[in-house]
Amino acid sequence: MKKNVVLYGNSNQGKSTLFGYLFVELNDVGGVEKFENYFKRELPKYNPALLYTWIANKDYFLKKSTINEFTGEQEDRFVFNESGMSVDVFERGMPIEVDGKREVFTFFDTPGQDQFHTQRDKGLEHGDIGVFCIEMGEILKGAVDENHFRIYDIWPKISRKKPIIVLTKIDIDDHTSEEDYLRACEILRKIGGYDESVRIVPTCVVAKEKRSANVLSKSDLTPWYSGPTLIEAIVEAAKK
Ligand SMILES: Nc1nc2c(ncn2[C@@H]2O[C@H](COP(=O)(O)OP(=O)(O)OP(=O)(O)O)[C@@H](O)[C@H]2O)c(=O)[nH]1
Ligand SMILES: [Mg+2]
Repeated sequence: MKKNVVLYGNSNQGKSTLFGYLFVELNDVGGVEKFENYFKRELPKYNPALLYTWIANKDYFLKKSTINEFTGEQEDRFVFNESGMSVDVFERGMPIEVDGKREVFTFFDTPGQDQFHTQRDKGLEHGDIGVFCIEMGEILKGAVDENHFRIYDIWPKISRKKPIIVLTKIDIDDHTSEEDYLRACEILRKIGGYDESVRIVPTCVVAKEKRSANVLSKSDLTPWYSGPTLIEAIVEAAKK
């Protein structure tokens, strides 16, 4: 069974949020509150929107050059990456139930920013299952440009397979209707030439409220949606 799952896409599309959320929900980590309390204690400015992003990037510290105020010399310090922008690949085991059996999948969260393309490519090469993340509102606004599709293409070119597409942030501007979903699928299909076999999953992970839609279970937000949850789509791809 294929069990390496790579999350990829442009910057700020919600990859790390999704990754952090899955990590907390699927692993026995003692609940999200533990992380919340840690960040509230350790960081001067706690940002609830970045809770899952910070969890995803928790072990990554950025090297920052500062001037030592006593010696006047320049020195490097490692600081917590508060902005949440991913700068490297992050890897975690995630147990998922497949036909009543616990299987550990390895998820890779890749950076969306082009300046970290070397790290992104490293993650993409690991993936047997690609999960392309793209924000629903950006598609509907017509903000999907060549850059999205250039990044989209990287994994199909490496793997010769099509990824699962995750439409993220459907809670923003309430893009939860079937009309919006079908319109987004239509635009994606026109631009990307996807066939009907490509799973397109409408999701959100609302960090402030610690809830999600269509990630681990179906959501009341989209009662019309009859396709798989993200986890079901991943299990389906793993069996192919
Ligand atoms: N309302 C809402 N906000 C979201 C959702 N998913 C992500 N966000 C927010 O979007 C911002 C960026 O999310 P990230 O998960 O860090 O984005 P990313 O794709 O990992 O970005 P890079 O690491 O730069 O590639 C954060 O402020 C998140 O809280 C969602 O489903 N709903
Ligand atoms: Mg990220």
